[in-house]
Amino acid sequence: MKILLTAFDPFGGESCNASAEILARLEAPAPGVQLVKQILPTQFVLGPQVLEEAIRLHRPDLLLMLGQAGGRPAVTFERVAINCMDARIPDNAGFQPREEAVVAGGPAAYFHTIPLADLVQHLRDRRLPAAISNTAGTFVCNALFYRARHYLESYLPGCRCDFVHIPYLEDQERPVDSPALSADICAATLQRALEYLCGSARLPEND
Ligand code: PCA
Repeated sequence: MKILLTAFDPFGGESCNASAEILARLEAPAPGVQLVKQILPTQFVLGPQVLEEAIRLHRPDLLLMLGQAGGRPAVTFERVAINCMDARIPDNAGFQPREEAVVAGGPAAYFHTIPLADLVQHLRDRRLPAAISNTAGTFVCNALFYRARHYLESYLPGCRCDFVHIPYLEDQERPVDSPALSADICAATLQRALEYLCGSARLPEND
């Protein structure tokens, strides 16, 4: 089994991106599982292009894309990607689309293709700070998620896929009133999610 994990570089003038910090900490969840990591540029055009190239190269069974969502209090697993780009700030290439389609003529939205509710319940049962999110926003993360699903639909339909937003990390510069989680807790949440999605989560009696 092969997992492709992506994260983004810093954006919006920040010096770090929580998603890249967490990506660096994740390990293959079981023997025989190959983990491929890829940092993507926070750009509407180049980000998805680099991702599609990585999908073609690695042909993963599972694709989890990570991004930072400063202000959220938990690790959020996204339910849906919408066909809309509406940027509050320019991306790292200076592109700031307003009310534009991610894919002209594409469907209004794509859902995740993982056992989302069961996964989040599994994590919460273990006191890990996970939640379902019903919006990935309208910036680069949503566009990447949409483009990934659109591409996988025709190119690699068996590949399961979701987008995960990571909150600010405690040791990260952030607005004074923003919630944050420790990197250890975030990484543990993602690591357990990988185990669950690979069917390798330990049984409760082994916990
Ligand atoms: N978060 C942004 C883009 C890159 C990132 O890490 C977003 O939520 O769209």
